[in-house]
Amino acid sequence: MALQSLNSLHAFLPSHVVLGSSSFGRGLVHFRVQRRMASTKMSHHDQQPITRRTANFKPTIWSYDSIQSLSSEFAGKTYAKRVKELKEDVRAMIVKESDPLHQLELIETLQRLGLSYHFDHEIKSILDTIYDKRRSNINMQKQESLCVVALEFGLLRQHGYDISQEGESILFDAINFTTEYLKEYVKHSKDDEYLSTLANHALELPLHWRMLRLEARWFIDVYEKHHPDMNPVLLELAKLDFNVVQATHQEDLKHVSTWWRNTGLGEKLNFARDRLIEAFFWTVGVIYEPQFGYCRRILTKFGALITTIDDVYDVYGTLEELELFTDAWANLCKAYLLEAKWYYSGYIPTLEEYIENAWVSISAPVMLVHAYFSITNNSITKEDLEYLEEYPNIIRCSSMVFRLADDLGTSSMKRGDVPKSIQCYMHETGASEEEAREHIQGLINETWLKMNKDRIGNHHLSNTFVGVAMNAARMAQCMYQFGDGFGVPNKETKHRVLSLLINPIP
Ligand code: 0FV
Ligand code: MN
Ligand code: MN
Ligand code: MN
Ligand code: MN
Repeated sequence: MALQSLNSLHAFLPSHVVLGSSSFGRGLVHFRVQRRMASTKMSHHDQQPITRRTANFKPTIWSYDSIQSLSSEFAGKTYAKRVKELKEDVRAMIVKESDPLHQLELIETLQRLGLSYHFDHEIKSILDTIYDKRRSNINMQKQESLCVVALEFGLLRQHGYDISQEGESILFDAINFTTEYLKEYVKHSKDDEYLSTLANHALELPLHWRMLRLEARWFIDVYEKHHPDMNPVLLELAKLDFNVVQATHQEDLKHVSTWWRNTGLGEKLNFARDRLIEAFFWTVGVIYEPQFGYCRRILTKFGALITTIDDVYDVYGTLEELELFTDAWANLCKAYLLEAKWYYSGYIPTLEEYIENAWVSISAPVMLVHAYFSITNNSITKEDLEYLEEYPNIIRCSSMVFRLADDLGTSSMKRGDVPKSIQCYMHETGASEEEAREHIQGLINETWLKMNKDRIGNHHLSNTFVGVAMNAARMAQCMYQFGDGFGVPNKETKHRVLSLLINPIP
């Protein structure tokens, strides 16, 4: 029965879940979930049979018991001493390196191995020095290798330094030039395994768009097998640290899996996706550093609940039920409801009209606000809150990439979904599906450039939070890289979850 399903979902919402924050509502923080459901009004409808749509979501492929039985030899303090020793060795390597190119390459390698978060302080001090040097133009007359300049530029940009005064057009040329060059390279040079592997990988998806942990897991293998000057100390630390971090993630995963089981929603609501593990995998993409377990746990709970509510709106509920549900809830639901109304009235909005609502209905703004409050080393200030309430570009852009990547990956045809950006664009312009997809991909590219620009010199929000927002965009592209990797339990996601969360590196 509809009412019972909605009620059981409602009853299990933890009180810290804040469903507010959309362009429809004003405040971010002062929504409270009101624990009421209109029951009398709905009950007489229960007498009449209601034909419901179904999305045919498959059950979860992960069993509760197998998650609870995860136990890693890398948990606890067993390896702490070895990690500490190796970290000191690497720290010394970074500081003592006197050749600028080698120092930059070392930083890049540490980033790619997923280790740089241990050396934030050292890396920042090196980049600060380079930045000051560039600003004061010392050494600029000296001949510098393109390698050094490119590495400096890339690293400074990644870390949010404002270093280009020429706008972004020169970067467009650089993208085109390097893409063509790399394509030629992989076609003709078969002799350098290491470089061809990296080139192929970069052509598949730019490094800057990739999910960090998955990238680290991939790169550790490549580094071990193919790097011509592989450093055994770096490799040992990378493997060990990956496994230790994974053990932390497993503890988080067990915690949220117990919580999810206690809600009973996975079993009770057969129409909705039961995707706790995938939601957790998602949050690891958003924030992976071991100290942010609290944030991961909150975001996973948020993700699992939001997924369920999304399915209530998109598939299960009748319009009347949804109106009632929206009344009892908060503002994200208003964005959901508008989509449902469009669906029921057969209205297909223009792309612009759709996007205006859809960057909210993807739930990313609410997710990012939850992240903001659960990053425990964030100092929460009044100024920040006011700034957040305005939906800064970093949140808008991240949500936009999330929405558009989701639309590319979740086919509305198969699911009986509401019309999404692709259908709106096709309807509005008469374009073919392929052209529409290209157009949407173009919008994603543009949005990334805006986000990169906004990230530079953004001093309002902590680096951790900015990282979370950018990772949310990366994670959406990761999840939908091969279709709907979230809703459909496909091979890629299964493989990724196994290699990231379940199996340690041998
Ligand atoms: C996407 O589903 C989905 F599941 C979302 C946005 C829930 C959030 C999940 C996490 C952050 C883990 P779907 O494609 O059905 O979403 P739309 O908005 O297109 O209905
Ligand atoms: Mn307010
Ligand atoms: Mn949906
Ligand atoms: Mn939806
Ligand atoms: Mn979708």
